[in-house]
Amino acid sequence: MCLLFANYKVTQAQVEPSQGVVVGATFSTTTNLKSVSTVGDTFTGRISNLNIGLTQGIIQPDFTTTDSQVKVKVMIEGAFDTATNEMTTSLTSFLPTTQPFNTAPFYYTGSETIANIPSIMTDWVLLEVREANNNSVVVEQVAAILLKNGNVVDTNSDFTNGNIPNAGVTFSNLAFGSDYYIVVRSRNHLAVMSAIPITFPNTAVYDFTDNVSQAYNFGSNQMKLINGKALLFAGDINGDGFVNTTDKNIYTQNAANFFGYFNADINLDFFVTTDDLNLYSNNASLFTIPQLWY
Ligand SMILES: [Ca+2]
Ligand SMILES: [Ca+2]
Repeated sequence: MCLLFANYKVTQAQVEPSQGVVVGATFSTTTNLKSVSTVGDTFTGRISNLNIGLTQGIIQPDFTTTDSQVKVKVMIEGAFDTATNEMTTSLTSFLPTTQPFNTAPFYYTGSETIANIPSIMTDWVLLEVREANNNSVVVEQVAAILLKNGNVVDTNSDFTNGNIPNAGVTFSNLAFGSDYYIVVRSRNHLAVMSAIPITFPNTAVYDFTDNVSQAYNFGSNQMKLINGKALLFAGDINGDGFVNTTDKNIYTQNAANFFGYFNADINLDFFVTTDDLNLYSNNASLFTIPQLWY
């Protein structure tokens, strides 16, 4: 079990991960442990991303459930700007401060919110972790922030002073050091799943933008390559996994809406216009892998 804790910098004493209670003397930490200090204290720190300098005592943390960082990078076609090779942030004035996946077809009930929309935010995405031996089984979902550079980050990330957070989203129900598939869902793009299971927390970011081969393939490419970046296909306005006339009908119902947060606004410029229809038309009849259909 100790091998799991590669990020611990133990300078004295030892780590005995079994109980979740501090049993040694007082010890000091450099970061992340929120309230651990003396004998008998319950271990309440986050297990992910630790960099602890243990100077005295013994920690016996309970690692049966731990936080794991899921590090993913992804880009969506509708917002992609070929001039910058990043995504636009035109929607920042219209993005909701609460995660938008609480409606059909997602019905995700998470309470993720963000006090202030960061200037580098493109949209919300919904991450799913799935079992390595049965990728139809969803283990956990978390709604997260998609930054213009593709980094997917937690809502509590540090955006102050122009900071651009590294990719990383905290999951609470993963077996630390185990393998899972990762799925990225967008409101109006075709969802993707990783080509292979990944060990979380992952040290190297799983970068969907590297190539279309980063997405799980079901006989056809699941992403579009533009300017060397693999992008999620635009046009699945109702998020059901297919780009088809159902989506076109939603576009038609919303055409000419503007200054708002509309799923039919496929290119994320807060107008529902023929630009969006054209994006839909380019991808009409495409669909994602069956495991991700609603
Ligand atoms: Ca659809
Ligand atoms: Ca638009």
